[in-house]
Amino acid sequence: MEPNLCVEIAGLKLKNPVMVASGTFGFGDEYAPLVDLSRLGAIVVKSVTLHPTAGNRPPRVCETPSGMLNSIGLQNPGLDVFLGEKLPVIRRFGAPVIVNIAGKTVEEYTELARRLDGIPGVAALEVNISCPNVKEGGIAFGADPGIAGQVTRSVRRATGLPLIVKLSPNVTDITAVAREVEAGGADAISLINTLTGLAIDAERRRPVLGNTTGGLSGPAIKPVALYMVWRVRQAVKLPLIGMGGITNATDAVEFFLAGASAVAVGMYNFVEPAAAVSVIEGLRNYLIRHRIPGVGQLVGAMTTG
Ligand code: RRO
Repeated sequence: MEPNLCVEIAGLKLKNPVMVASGTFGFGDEYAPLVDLSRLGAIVVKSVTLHPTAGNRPPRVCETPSGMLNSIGLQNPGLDVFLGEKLPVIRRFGAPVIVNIAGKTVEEYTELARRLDGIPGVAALEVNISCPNVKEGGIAFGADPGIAGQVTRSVRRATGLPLIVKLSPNVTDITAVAREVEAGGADAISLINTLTGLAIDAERRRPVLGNTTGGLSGPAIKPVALYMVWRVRQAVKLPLIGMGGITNATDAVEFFLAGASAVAVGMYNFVEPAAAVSVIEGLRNYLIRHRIPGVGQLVGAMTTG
């Protein structure tokens, strides 16, 4: 029997629960020659800010023995170019487009949400309150539960689009942030963004990255991400989109078992551009092999004790 891969997240019907994570897939165009983008559950685009953003000093990425560090610093062409040049291309690929937004102030987030509301081809918003690499905005909103709730509430008032808020792992209690985001009117929560880290070049006695610190991603962070999905699952009712170190279908299944209703492939897109498609195929095989009728039956199905 063909298993059911469809999921509904935040009122958004997806043909399968596997997305590509923001920042690891640009605006889709570079991947189009390499991957059948119409297979993806959704594409989450690189964070868009109100104005063009140049990003941080290079080097912006480096490999460590246990993951990738990035400090891109929100580089993107700004909302006008996104709407005029990027969205018309990416919406033609046949996967729902989720627009990740980032601002320096609550007003900027709100303005972005207002201007994206009702734009054809925008399926949902993902509010990035978790960028670890910029001084203003980003994590400053995601580290304080009250401010996270305030941003969510303000964006909620500005848009009828499905609203996903992306949380940071760089906090003491992620459940406190999740609860405020839920109270603020979000429709779903995505987690986790990258974990702040530092790579040092011992010979030069300098940081490797131009911005000194960066966000760690890749398989090293998967146990942290699974733990946080599992914790947040118990704290809120909202559907969760789980990510952090997913490279294959087994990783994805683990996120469903921890309580995610959908997943995203992040850093591994850089290693294998078609990784998300392999995850979709492997997930289908897993459901067939275990005689599970649909992915929904896996969500939160880990048993303990
Ligand atoms: O652009 C970045 O440096 C960046 C962002 Br906005 C984010 O949300 N997470 C990350 O690891 N890098």
